[in-house]
Amino acid sequence: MPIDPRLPYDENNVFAKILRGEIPSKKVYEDDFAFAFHDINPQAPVHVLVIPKAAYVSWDDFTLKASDAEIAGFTRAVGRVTRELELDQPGYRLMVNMGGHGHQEVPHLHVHIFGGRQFRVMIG
Ligand code: IU
Repeated sequence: MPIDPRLPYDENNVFAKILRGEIPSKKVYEDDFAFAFHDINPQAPVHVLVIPKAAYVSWDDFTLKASDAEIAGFTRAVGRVTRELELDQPGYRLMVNMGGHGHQEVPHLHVHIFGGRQFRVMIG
């Protein structure tokens, strides 16, 4: 079920638990701003999620409340992950689902990185 992004941050959401190490994940990358891990239900040969270390419910919440340093640090981390995975040359797709219409299911901001195959013009 999609989340309501207006709700306050839930410290017990699954990605908060991954960040605290309470649930295992297949880690790809970590720095002061971001943590990246393989999606549990991959939709492409490479499907990685990048999440901010700080508590933001959604893209909307992040862009409203995060400092410029956090936004820069997180954005740069996404770039680092794509290059470490060597996706930059064949290319890749980024996706952020936001709220109900975006079909966001986990209430902690996450950027999807898809790679390893050719994608069509749009997805459903
Ligand atoms: P969405 O953008 O909120 O719809 O995407 C949530 C993603 O989180 C989805 O691709 C799930 O497969 C993924 N995921 C995960 O990697 N580990 C989990 O424990 C859970 C969801 I719950």
